[in-house]
This record gives sequence, C-alpha cells and structure tokens, in this order.
Amino acid sequence: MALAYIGLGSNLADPQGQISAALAKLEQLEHCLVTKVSSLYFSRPMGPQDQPDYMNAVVAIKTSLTPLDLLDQLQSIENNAGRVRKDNRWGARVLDLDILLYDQQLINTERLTIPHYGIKLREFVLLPLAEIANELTLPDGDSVKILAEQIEKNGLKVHSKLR
Ligand code: ROI
Repeated sequence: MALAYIGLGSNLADPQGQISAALAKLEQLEHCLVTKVSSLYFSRPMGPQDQPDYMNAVVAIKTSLTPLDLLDQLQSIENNAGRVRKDNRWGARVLDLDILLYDQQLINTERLTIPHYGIKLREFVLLPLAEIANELTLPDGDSVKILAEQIEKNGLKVHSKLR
C-alpha cells in the first residue's frame, strides 16, 4: 500500500458542500482507505482575484491503486461534480482533486507531476498538509512543518472540521 496525499479545492456551487461530498466519495473508493482528514480551510484565490474565495482541505489515503489509476478515479469524481475543464487554468472551479504526494515517488509524465508543483507555493495546501502530516518530509528533503511555518498565510483560516 502506498501513502498518498490529496488536495481538495472548490470555489463554485457550494464549496463546502462540494468538499464534503468529495470526501464521502473518496471514502467509498475501492482500494483506498482515507486515514487522515484536515480541517476545512477558507482561502483567498491564488491567481486572478475576480473569482470567489475557496474552500480547501487535504486528506491522506492508503491505496493500492497506481498513481495513474488514482488520478482516473479523482478525475471521475471531479467530472461527476460537474467540473468543466476550461482553458483558463487559473479560473474558478467546482471541484479540484490533486495528488500532492505518492509515497516519496517522483513522477513527471504528461498527465502527472508528483510532487504537485504547487505544494511549496500554496498556503492552502501546505497548512492543511502540515495539520495532518507535521512530521512529513518532501522527496527533496524539505520539512512540511517548516515550510508551513514560513509561508505567507494570505488570509487562510480554518473554517470548520470536516471529520
Ligand atoms: N486558490 C485557492 N485559494 N485555492 C485553490 O484550490 C486554488 N486552485 C487553483 C487556483 C486557480 C490556482 N487558485 C486557487 O487552481
């Protein structure tokens, strides 16, 4: 079994409801066990500011799915939530599920970049990740705890508990 971390984000169509429904879907996935769930965080949009604020969270899962099979499952949850893939990579979205880490693997293919390139740049990923994995070290040796302490918080707030 691999240990993977998944980032969840939404800023459209009831973000809190989207994240909690996505968590329920993750908990029902075969070959996956959700082992840790961060709080739900309120965050300001990164990228264009003319879009609604976001809700974000991070979960840990134990899985026997390969990274690509896991990606397929996550994309099918996104699609079922009504996500439309648009050209605007930095625009609003109903639901975003990103594989942040998959064990200590480095993956660089057309469909997958793991670790996710945003981990170190995004307070709405680092803080929830540190909440559930304070002792975690990234494949490059950086400590999640220290990165989380150092990043600009940009208005990030714990909104509520998810579990
Ligand atoms: N900004 C926030 N706060 N949270 C996100 O999940 C998020 N996702 C994105 C972009 C558009 C980069 N901005 C975001 O994809």
